[in-house]
Amino acid sequence: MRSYWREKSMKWKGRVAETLFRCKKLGRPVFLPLIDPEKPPLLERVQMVLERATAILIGGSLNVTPYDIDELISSMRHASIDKPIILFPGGLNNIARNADAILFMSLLNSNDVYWVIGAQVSAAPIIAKLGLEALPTAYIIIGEGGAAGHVGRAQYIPPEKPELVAAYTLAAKLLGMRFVYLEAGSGARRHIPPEAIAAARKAAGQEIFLIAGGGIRTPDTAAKILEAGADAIVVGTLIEKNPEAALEIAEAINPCQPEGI
Ligand code: 1GP
Repeated sequence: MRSYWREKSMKWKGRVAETLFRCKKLGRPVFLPLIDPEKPPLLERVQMVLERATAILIGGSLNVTPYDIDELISSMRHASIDKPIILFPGGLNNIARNADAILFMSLLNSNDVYWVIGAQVSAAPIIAKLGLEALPTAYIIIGEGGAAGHVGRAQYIPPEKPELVAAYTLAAKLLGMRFVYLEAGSGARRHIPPEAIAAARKAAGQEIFLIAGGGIRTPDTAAKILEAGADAIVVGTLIEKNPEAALEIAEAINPCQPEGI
């Protein structure tokens, strides 16, 4: 017999892409707070930020097991944080059954075939077995890309070359991917330049759901990124370091809610 909490956590299963695209269609910004399961924050410190989320991303690369992630998700459900939970995997160790969906990512500008298709081949049967909704995502690291750039062996894309970002985004679209995540790297000094986002949007048209993350620390930056054409912003480090500042961003952008608007 399923427990109450298990039932509750089933609510978003199979409906996550639909929820995000509905926000896009309404022209409402999507806010995706990112929680690293290696150092989960005290939920009461971040609860107000998470309550404003459209959906919550969970992921990290080091020192994480699926059990840590499942436990974190259960504690969120117990704290009545009732949002779709999307895995943002730093590796195979991030595939956990209590999530609703997973960014099924290919790091398009990696020099290592493992991050382009190898990890995905290993992950696919597990994702199918757990019944996670896969969100087909092109992950594109721009600039240094922090730890993700290093681990993913990203071929450097200069931030001041929007035409390269546009070409990668168009390739993702032609390959049939529905999501494109432009990543500056966790804690990046420079966020993705609005020019690069605008170029990606122009290349992709409105069929692609465009996510931008890395180094977003102020409402002003968030607004510029959304105005340039991103559908969603990801905020991670700031939630850990200064949840009040993250809340200011959420309040300023007035994010789309998964139920209703
Ligand atoms: C990192 O894009 C995310 O993968 C979020 O970046 O930690 O800088 O907010 P920050």
